[in-house]
Amino acid sequence: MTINIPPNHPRAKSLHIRELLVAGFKDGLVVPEGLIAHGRGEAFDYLLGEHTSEAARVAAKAASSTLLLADHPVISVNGNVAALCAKEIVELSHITDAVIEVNLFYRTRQREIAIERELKKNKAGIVLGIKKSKASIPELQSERRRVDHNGIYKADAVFVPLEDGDRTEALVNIGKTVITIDLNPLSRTAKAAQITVVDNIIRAIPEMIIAAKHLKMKDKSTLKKIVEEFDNKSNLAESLRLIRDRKR
Ligand code: PTJ
Repeated sequence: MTINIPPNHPRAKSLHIRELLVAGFKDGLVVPEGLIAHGRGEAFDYLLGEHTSEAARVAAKAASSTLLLADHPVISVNGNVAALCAKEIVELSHITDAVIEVNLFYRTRQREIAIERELKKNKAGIVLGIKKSKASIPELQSERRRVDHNGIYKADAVFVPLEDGDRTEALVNIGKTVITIDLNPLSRTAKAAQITVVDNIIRAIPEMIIAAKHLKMKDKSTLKKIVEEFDNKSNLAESLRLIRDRKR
């Protein structure tokens, strides 16, 4: 069943995003738990006013700079990410020369293949994380611990949008620079990552693409300055202030 969302509905965009998740669920990309995770994100999006804040824009710039500066940047893709923005993830990977790796919390062979297919349909090159990986992240018990030797294992910068706190902390503990997108500025992931973009992934990835295209033409010292001046803690505090001070 496809529902007809009236374009003048005050929350039409949010309802459209929901439908992407539902379609992803029906296509075998998203797990039922992913719908719950989306509901949590949606609640924070509502509180943040459903638009990209200046704080998120600053974080997106630092995130793209980090990917461009990295020797071996990797973008980790889960079911929700594939359902919401496969095309944009692929575009970002091309601009930043980042490797794409599928990494699932609720890992099944069928989902790995469905997500790989979705990425390839959107012109992804090599997609790692599909075959059983030998490498693993110490400390982690979940299926997320399995990583590819040529992907997350050897990465210096890992972009893990919509991630769980355990893996974010574990990746930081093994010395990776971790970038995330999370609408919840209080989540463990948001706090543990070095760079957190507090925005809906639907808006945040296009923002990162714009920043990356622009920053790619700049010299390394400009990018390094952007990264050095970024302070995740105060950026998160700014998002919390936005929620607190929102009038309507
Ligand atoms: O596909 P799998 O098997 O790897 O599973 C993916 C999910 C998302 C189910 C899994 O990683 C999970 O359970 O995630 P969590 O721990 O619920 O964390 C997801 C975080 O993403 C939460 O803090 C949400 O607020 C946030 N979030 C959800 N939807 C969005 C979002 N942030 C930005 N944009 C969204 N659209």
